[in-house]
Amino acid sequence: MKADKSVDVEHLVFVDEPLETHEPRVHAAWLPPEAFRSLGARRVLVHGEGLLVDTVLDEVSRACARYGGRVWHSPSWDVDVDLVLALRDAGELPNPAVEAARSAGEAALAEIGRGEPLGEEGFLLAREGEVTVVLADAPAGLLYGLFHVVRLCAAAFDPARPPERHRPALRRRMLNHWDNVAVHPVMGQVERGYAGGSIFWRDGRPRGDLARVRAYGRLLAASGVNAISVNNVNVARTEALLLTDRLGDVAEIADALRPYGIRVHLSVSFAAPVLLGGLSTADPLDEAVRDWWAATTRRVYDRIPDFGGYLVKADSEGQPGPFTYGRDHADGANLLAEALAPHGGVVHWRAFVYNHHQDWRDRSTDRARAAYDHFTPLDGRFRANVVLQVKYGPVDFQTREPVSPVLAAMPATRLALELQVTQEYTGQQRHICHLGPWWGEVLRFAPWGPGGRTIADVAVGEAGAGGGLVAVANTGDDPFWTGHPLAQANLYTFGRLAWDPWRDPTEILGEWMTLTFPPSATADPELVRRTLHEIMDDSWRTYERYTAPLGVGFMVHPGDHYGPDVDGYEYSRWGTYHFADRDGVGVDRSRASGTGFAGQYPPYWAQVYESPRTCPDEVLLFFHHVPYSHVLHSGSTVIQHIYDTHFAGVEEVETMRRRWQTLNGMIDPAVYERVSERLDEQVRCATEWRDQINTYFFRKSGVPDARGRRIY
Ligand code: GCW
Repeated sequence: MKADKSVDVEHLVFVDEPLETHEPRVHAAWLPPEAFRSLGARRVLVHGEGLLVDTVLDEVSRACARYGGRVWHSPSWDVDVDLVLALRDAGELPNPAVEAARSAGEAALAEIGRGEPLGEEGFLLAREGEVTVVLADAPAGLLYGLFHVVRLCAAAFDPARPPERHRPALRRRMLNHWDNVAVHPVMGQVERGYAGGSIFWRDGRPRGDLARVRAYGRLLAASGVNAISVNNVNVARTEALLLTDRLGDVAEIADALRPYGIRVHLSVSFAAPVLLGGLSTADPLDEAVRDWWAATTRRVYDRIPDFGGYLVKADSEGQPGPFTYGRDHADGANLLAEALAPHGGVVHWRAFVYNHHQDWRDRSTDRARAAYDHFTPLDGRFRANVVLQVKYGPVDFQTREPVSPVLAAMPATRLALELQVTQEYTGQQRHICHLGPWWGEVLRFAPWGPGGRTIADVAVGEAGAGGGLVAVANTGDDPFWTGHPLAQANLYTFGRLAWDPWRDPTEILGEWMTLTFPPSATADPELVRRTLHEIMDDSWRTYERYTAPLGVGFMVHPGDHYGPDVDGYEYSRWGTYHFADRDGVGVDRSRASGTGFAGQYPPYWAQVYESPRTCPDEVLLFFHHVPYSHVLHSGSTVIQHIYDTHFAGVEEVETMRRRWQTLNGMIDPAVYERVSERLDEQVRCATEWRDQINTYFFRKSGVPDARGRRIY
C-alpha cells in the first residue's frame, strides 16, 4: 500500500471513534476492525443467555454491521448460517441445519474430549457441512471461542478443518498493575510504567474513562487474561482506602471488566487494620484483627460479588508485614486467606522478600538466597486459597537470571510464576525487546533435571490446582497502550502463554502480527511479516548482548533502572553486586566457596551450577567469580565475549532500524513514526551500553580487544 492510501490504513487499524470525545484516538492493538472481516462477512447465529453471551452478540453485531454479515440470537425461525456459537445447554432451535451442526459438535467433543468437561472457559470448534460450530459449557467459553474464530480468520470456515477442543491450562491468568491512585513523588502515577499514566487512576482519583477500561478488558480477554489487580503492590495511604472508603471506585472498574470475563483483585496493605480500622495492631494472630479482615472482606463481596482476592507484598522494600509482630509469612497469608475463603477468593502472597538494607561490605548475605530461605520452611502451612507468587528469577526481573529455585522447593504450596511484562530492566518500552522467548525458556526449564517436570508444570499444578501465571502489566493511557507499539506483542504473548504455557512464543508472535497488521490491509503482507520477525524474534537476545554480560545482572542506572551504570549499585544497600576487579568479575554463589545459593536447586542443577566448568555460559557470572581469561563453552574468553557481544548487539540494533525503514508507507504511519523514534533512542542507548561496558572492562582488565576495535 502506498503512502497516499495511508489514511485508509489508519481507518483499519484504529478504533473508529475516540472512546471519549476529549480523549485521543486509541490504537486497536490486536483487535483492529479489519481482523473481524472474515467473521463479519458471515451469517452468524448465537444461542444462549448470559452477560458474556451478550458480549459475544455485541462483538458479532459490530463486525457484521461493518462487513455486511448478519447475526441472530436464538431465533425461533429457520435461518441459513455459516457460524453457530452456542451454549451446550441452551434449548433446541427450530432449525435443522443448526441442530445438525450442534450434534456434529457434540459427537466431535465425545470423540476428542476424552470425557473431560469443557469447563468454565473451554470451547470446541468443529465443521459440519457448510457450518462452523463453536460449543461451550459456559458463556466465558463462548467468548474465548469467538476470539479464536477471529484469530483463525478464513481458516475457521475451511471445510477440511478438523474439530478442535481448547481449554486454558491455567485457571488464573493474571496481570498486576503497579498503578498508584495518587501520584507518587518518586514513582509517579504508575510505578515502573512506560506507557503514560494509568488506565484506571489519575491524580488521586479514578481516571473516569470507563469506556477505555472496557476496551482494555476486551483486549485482555482476546489474549486470554482473566484477572487483574488494579493498584500497586506498594500500597500507600490513598491506595489503602480502595479496600474500604474507595471501594466504589474498584466496583466501577469491576463492572466495566465483567462483560469480558475479567475479575478484579486488589493489592492491600498488611497494616490495613491499623491504617483503616483504627486497631492498635495488625498481628495476624490477634482476634480483633481477624474479625476486622473478615468483616471488611464481607463488605467487599457485598459490593463486588465476583471479586478475585487480595495481592500482598509484605515485609519487602518497606511494606508492612507479619515480621513486625514476630509472625511468619504463613501466619500473614493465612489471615487474609481465612477472610477470603467463605467467598471463594484467593490471596496472592509475594515471595519477593529480602533485606534491602544490606551492607555491601558484608559478603555473607546473598539477596538471591532470600526467597528460598524465607519461604521453603513454610511449605505445607499455607491455606488452600493462598497462592505464593514467585518472581521467575531469584533477584529481580533481570534480562537473564537462573530460574528461581523456590519454584522447585515447595511441593505442598500453590505456586504462581510472576513475570514482568513492563520492561523495567529490558528497555522500558523504548527498546524493542520481545520477551516471549525468555519466558518460554523459563517455562520449559526442568528444575529436577532434563526430561523432568517443568516450571510450566509447576504453575499448572496437579489437576490444574497450581497458582497460574501472573505478570506485571506494561499498559497505560498511552494511545498505543504500551508506549512502544511493538511492546503490545509482549502483553499478547503473556496472555497466550498463560492460556497454554507450552506453546512456542515465536508462533504466538506470528499470531499477534497477523491480527495487528492484518494482511488484507497491507500491500505486501509477506514483507511486513518477514521484517517484523527479523526485527522482533531475537530482540531479547540482542538486548542481552549489549547490556550486562553473562547473567551478572543490574549494571543499570540506580533509581530509574534505564541505561548503563556499571557500578551504580556496587556500593549500595540493595544487594546487587558484580564484584568486578582487575582480575575478574562475577558473584561466587557456589556451595564450596561462595554464598551457597547453587545448593538451593535440586541435585541435578545444584551440581551443574556449582562448577564454572559445567555452569551454562549465559548465567556464569551469576554463579561464579571468574578471571577475564576464563574460557567459555563457546570457546571465547570472558573478556573477549564481553567485547564481541557488545559490538554485535549495537550492530543488530542498527540493522533493526534499517529494516524498520523498509516498512515506511507499508503500515499505519502513526505506528511507523512512533517505532522509528524509539529505534533512534534504542540505537543511542545501546551504543552507550556498549561503550560504557567495554570501556569499563578494558580499564579494569587491561586486556585489549583481540580485533582491535575502538574502546575508549
Ligand atoms: O523490581 C523492583 C522494582 C520496584 C517494585 C519491586 C517489586 C513494586 O524496582 O519498583 O516495587 O520490584 O516487585 O515489588
